[in-house]
Amino acid sequence: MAANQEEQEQEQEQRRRLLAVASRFPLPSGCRFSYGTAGFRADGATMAPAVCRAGILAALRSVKLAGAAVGIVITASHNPVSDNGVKIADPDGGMMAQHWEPFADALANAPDPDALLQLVLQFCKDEGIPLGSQHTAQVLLGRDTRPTGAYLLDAALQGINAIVGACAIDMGILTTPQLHWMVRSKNKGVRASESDYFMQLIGSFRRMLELVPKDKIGGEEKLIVDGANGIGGVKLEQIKAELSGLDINVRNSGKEGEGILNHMCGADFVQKERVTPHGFSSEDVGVRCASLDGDADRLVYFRLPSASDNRVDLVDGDKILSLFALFIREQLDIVNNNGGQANKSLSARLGIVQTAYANGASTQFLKSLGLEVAFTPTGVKYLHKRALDYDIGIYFEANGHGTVVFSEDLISQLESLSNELASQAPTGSAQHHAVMRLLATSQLINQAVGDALSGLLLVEAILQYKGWSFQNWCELYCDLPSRQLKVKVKDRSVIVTTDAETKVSQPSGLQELIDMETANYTHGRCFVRPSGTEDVVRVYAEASTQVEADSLAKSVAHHVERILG
Ligand code: 16G
Ligand code: MG
Repeated sequence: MAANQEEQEQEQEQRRRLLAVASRFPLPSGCRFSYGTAGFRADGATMAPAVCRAGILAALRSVKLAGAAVGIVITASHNPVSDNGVKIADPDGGMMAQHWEPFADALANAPDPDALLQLVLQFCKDEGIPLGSQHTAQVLLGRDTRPTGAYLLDAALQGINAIVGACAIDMGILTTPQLHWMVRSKNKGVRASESDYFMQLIGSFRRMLELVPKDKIGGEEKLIVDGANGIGGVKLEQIKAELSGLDINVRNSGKEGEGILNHMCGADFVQKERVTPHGFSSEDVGVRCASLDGDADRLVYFRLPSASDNRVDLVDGDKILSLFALFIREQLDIVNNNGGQANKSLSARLGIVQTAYANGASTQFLKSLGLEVAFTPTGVKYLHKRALDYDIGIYFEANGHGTVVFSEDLISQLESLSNELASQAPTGSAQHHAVMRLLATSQLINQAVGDALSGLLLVEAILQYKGWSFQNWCELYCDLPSRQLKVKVKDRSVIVTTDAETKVSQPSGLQELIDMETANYTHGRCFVRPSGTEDVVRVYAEASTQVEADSLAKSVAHHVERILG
């Protein structure tokens, strides 16, 4: 067959497949999807058309990127069990590039098969994506434990297979960060299976513990983990026996009958409500506890201070970030201040990235360490991108999503320094140990995306290294009282923000009212932003007392209601 004819036939086949798949998953009338902060989200039972189209999108993204592996995660994270969602991971393991989001929206909302076909053809033409000819694409898929997961996985597979030459690989039921890690590893050409992920976590955690100074050994080993009845608890159960030096007890582990996914438990519940999650009792008073969200990409810590009420002492993402920053800063100082041997020093730019939700006390603490703190709008895609500007970038949202990213250049500097130091003093100097701790940290932490399991192990290793109790950690700084409210509005897009969401630029006059209210309080700080995931406007306020924070939030919420309601 002539090459030309073959090409034409493949093109026909491509059109036929797209039309066929679009007619198998018609868009119900009145349904509108938007690729928000965390992909498409809706009631799981209504998601199949959007998930199928996300499959098409992911396959096209892989074709565009010369066949590099792309990921699809089917999860609605910390949301109720009946919800579901889908998001796409780019080849580096991060979120899909933002400039594809408008196409994602258009594709998800294409009203009929013809419209969908035309949209794809036009987009491919504009982006220079070769359709129907010689190309490859691969998409790795993962899903959480939701009951709609299997059915939506099938919709995603059908979407991927509608692109000629695309290959889908189902990686099974996973935490969100596991799938992101696999995509990243696969494209780096290193081993990328689930057991490789576990081996890396367990191995680097062990190395961290081996580097704990002898006089610090013997701290609080007992840890209770609230698994939100999701996938994180299941995975932790699988590996906990291999985590020597830690005694982990998993609650809300997702086992049959233990409870409902994210219901009265999990990181989102604990961080927002600040009360004891389901499954904990007065016997747990005083013990160090951690809480994951339903897909294990958020982590917070807490402790039950007393049996008389259900309030908890919370350690949120900001305090996890502060612990990481303190530790990494300390190791860099040890490396660089070692007797002034300039030829062996590291030039590493360490930077912190937060959002406006970060408690003001945490920002002040970080700045008091002399660290550079940058701010971005809410959403992992913004924080992660900004963190990549540094040799070591640490980012966290207060809600517990965050990680540490290391530049390739710094990793190779650390590796050669480690080799050099090893040849000089085989038993290991303080400087060499610090270098090894930084290298082990870069292995232990998931550099693709925030990962509750790897974050938890890094926290545990650092607490042991410092010989710190939960109490020592809590006392790093004292959170300013804060309050979050949400206001239901007709159209949240009327609010436009600038300066990393700290200021409102539209509607005009609103920022002046916020400033006026804020000026009434000492240490007052307040901002409003449209949610990226719900039809609401969020209000955040901070002040020196809880009563004041509540009152500031309330008065600003009233203004928002009045102007937009
Ligand atoms: C999503 C984001 C999270 C953000 C939250 C804000 C990811 C993976 N997740 O859960 O980072 O904090 O949305 O929700 O990006 P909001 O816009 O409704 O306040
Ligand atoms: Mg999550």
